Parts: sequence; C-alpha cells; structure tokens
Amino acid sequence: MTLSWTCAATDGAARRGVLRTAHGAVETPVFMPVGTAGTVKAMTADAVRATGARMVLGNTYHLMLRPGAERVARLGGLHRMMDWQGPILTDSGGFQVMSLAALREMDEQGVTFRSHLDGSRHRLTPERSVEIQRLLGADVTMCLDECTPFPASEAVAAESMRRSMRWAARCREAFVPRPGHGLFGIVQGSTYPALRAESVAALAATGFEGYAVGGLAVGEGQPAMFAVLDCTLPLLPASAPRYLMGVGTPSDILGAVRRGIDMFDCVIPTRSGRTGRAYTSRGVLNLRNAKHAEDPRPLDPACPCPACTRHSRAYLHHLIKAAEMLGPMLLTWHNIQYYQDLTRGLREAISAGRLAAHCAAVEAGWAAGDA
Ligand code: PRF
Ligand code: ZN
Repeated sequence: MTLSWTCAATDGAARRGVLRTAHGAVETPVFMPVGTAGTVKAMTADAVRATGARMVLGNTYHLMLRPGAERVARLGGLHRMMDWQGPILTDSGGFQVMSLAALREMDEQGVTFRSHLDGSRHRLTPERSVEIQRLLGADVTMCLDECTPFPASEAVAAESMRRSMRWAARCREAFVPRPGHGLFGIVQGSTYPALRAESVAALAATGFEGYAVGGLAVGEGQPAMFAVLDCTLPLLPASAPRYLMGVGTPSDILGAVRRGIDMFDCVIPTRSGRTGRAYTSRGVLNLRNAKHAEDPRPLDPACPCPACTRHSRAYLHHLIKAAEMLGPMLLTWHNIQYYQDLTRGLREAISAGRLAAHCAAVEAGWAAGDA
C-alpha cells in the first residue's frame, strides 16, 4: 500500500484525519516544522518531537547542494542523518531555485541554476527531483513545479501552470511506488479560478496520493489566498490529503483549515523565533522590546514549553538582546509548541463539531492582546 489518508471527522468543509506513512501515522490537520538543511534550526530532533510535532519538511534544493543527495543516501538517508524517526515530506526544489539560486534558466525539460553557496552549476528536472527525494528517503515526494510569481497576467500564469502540469505527469512516471510512500501533485494557476480548475482537473486525471495548493502566500494577501482556496478545494478529490505549501500565520492556518486544508509547513515559527518574535494565545510579542526588560511573567502561561514553564519574559529579552544562542533556541521551541497546540486544538474542535466557536475564541484571544 502506498501512503494513505483517512477522514475521521468533518465540521463544515474542515476535515480531521490520519495520514499513514512508512514512518508512522500523523493526525491532520498537521503543521510540519521546516527542516530545510537537515535540521529544524535551533532544535534537536527530540525537542521537535517533544512539542508534539510528528512530521517535518526537508528541502531538495538545499540538500542536493550540501551535503548532496547521494551522500545523504550513503549516510543512511535523511531520517537516519537527522535522527528523526517520523515521516518527512520533501519539497521538490523548484520554489527554492526561484527564490535563492542565481542565474536560473527554465526550459521545457527543467531548470539550470547556480548554487547560492558557491556558484556551481546544477540542473533539476522532474525526473532528477523525484530521484533526489528518493535518495533523501522522503515519505512524501513533491512534484517539481514552477511557483508562478505574483502578480502574473492570466496568459503568463496559464503557460506557467501548464508547464507545471506537464512536469507533474513526468514526476508521476518517474516515481517508483513503495509501501508508505507517496507523490503529491501541486495545483498552480495564480489567482485565476479557471486556471486553478484546469490545474486540478489535470492533476486529478493523472492521480496522486495527495494534492498541494502552491503559488499562494507570495504577496497576494490573505483575502485573495482564501478566495483561491474557496474556488479550488471543492474541486479536489475528497478522499486525498490537501497541503497548503509555505503557509502561514496562525490566522492563515485557521482560515485554511476551515476551508478544508489538512497539511501546512512554514518558516514563520522557526524564523521569527530566531529574530525574537513569539506567537502566543494573546497575539505576537517582540521580545526585543524594552518593555519586557523586567517583566517576570512567562511568555504564555497556557504553554507547556520550557521557555514558558521555566523562564521569564525578562530573561528571554536579555538572551535576545545579548545575542545568546539560547534565546533563538527557546523562542523557536515556544513557537513550534504554539503551532502544534494550535493544530491540536483545531483537530479536537473538528471532532467535537465546534470549529466555528473554537476559532472565534482563539481569535478573541489574539485580539485581546497581552499588556
Ligand atoms: N511550490 C513548491 N513549494 C512551495 C510553493 C510552491 O508553490 C510555495 C508557495 N507558497 C511554498 N513552497 N514546490
Ligand atoms: Zn511556550
């Protein structure tokens, strides 16, 4: 059996379910911390697991450049290398090539680029991306796609989306099915409902173990992103998991779960942790701010993480101001904990059939603020 997803409960368009992989089962809606270069930055694998996270993301682009996909395979694969026993989803590289690499050249066969690390020349095709993700040991492999830049005219978005659909068919051909492993297609089409519909139809005709919505959170804004989900998600097969790539803020996650998204990844909790920002049940706190300098209170009294149970805001402020490594470590832990608790709350609310009331209460907490 390949990877499977089963629905356990619904509340409106929202779904609760279980994704079964070669490295165990994860409950959805799930938030996957980003482990770009073979580590969730500033966290040990044990700490990631202690937050409740059960699935992480890795990146084809970074790992193919350093330490190299074949080397990762010789070292026993990404799970072994990271000492992460849970499932891993790997992104396919196209998005990172476009945002990080120098001198990118796209053609029908693939993309040629220079490494942002040392300028060396590399090539990624749909076939090579699938092969790299197999070498890494991905439980979920993503199709190589082009994340259409925003804004794009309808004609440009159509050309870009159709190339991604041709690449998705090539990824399907190249992917060798193995028990507990699966390949996800990625819906593109910018903000154009007709293009999103055409993209869904092309992917569904090929058939994938899951469907991602790509090309969002690229500057269109939350209302436009939600509008795309409103027109796209009802067209997707109800029996497959749905993954919103690179999203988002806690508010984005609430809105997307209510519309029927099951999986998320985003650098926000890890990246903002490293810059002193904490996501809490009372909104976002910037620990660099001098107002925290003598505040003895925990970041979030409702949070079970070590930053909240063992330290004051004053100490976290000091660590960040002094550029001590422990500051980013504790705030990253806290933010990942917050995202895990947020998604667990959503799963429980879906099962209880009280998602709308639950989301209203969570949003009221953010709006109430903290001071
Ligand atoms: N495609 C891929 N990875 C992605 C995206 C995409 O469109 C996005 C867009 N938010 C993030 N990561 N392959
Ligand atoms: Zn905490």
